[in-house]
Amino acid sequence: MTIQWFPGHMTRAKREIEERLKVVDMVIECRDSRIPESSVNPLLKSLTINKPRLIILTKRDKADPDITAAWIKALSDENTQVLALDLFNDDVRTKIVDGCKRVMKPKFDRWLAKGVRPRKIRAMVLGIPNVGKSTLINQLGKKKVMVTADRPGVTMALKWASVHPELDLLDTPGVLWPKFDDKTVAMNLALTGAIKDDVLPLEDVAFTAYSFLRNFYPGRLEKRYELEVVEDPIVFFNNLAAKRSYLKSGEADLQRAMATLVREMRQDEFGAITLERPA
Ligand SMILES: Nc1nc2c(ncn2[C@@H]2O[C@H](COP(=O)(O)OP(=O)(O)O)[C@@H](O)[C@H]2O)c(=O)[nH]1
Ligand SMILES: [Mg+2]
Repeated sequence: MTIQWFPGHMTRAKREIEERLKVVDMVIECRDSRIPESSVNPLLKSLTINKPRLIILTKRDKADPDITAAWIKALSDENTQVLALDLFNDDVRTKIVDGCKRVMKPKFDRWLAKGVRPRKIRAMVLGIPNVGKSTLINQLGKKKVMVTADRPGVTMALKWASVHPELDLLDTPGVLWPKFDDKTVAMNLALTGAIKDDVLPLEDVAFTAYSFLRNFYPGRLEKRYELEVVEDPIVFFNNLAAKRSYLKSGEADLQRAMATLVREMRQDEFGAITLERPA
């Protein structure tokens, strides 16, 4: 599912998120483990600057575990906890509730010191499309109870899901647009399947995919196709077309060879890979 973003949508999305941030204690920010930098909206940082954060690196199962560990370190700070999750196979509910409690502990400790008893944590899920927000909310809310908020100062009707005795969640996530005006970001989004095939020229995507695999995972590339990993992508795609008998009017069908590599990369045929490393 691809959302078309227009300036009007952007303004509204931003305003809605600002409004809803006022009523939450903290944010649960979803990013794709394979592209932890490219899968954020640049506005998010300024919007949520003072909110404690739990960053969820989703799709842990698709990413390189060593690089994910490096990202967890790089993104953590006193205001931010980071968790990498396979949203379908990990114990999402326990891990997220525990993560939220760790994030809120300093604030709740301050309250306790003043004699104020901590209440349920109020959080909202944020992220660009396709990072797993809906999946996360579904997993968290398996036994959910909907409560409609009637809190002063809230103009929109907010629905809270009581997902745990210690956690209330706004029932719909905040969705921001990706940084698609940045070429590298757009490429990373295309390679992970977050944006549609036809947004970028196939040749650009395929060449980028090839040079990335050649640089970082040459053994996997060679093993999958039983072809020599040569420097020139054109030569490689020619060899792939020949090997697979991809022909078009008697000639090697390069387009088909390129489409094959891109599709197979998106389908995780090269195993768990991460496209971005922390600086
Ligand atoms: N393998 C894997 N796929 C995931 C994970 N989380 C989400 N997905 C898939 O990623 C796609 C986008 O997820 P969705 O929850 O709709 O993202 P949203 O647009 O942020 O709400 C769906 O096809 C999900 O099944 C995960 O942890 N692992
Ligand atoms: Mg969704």
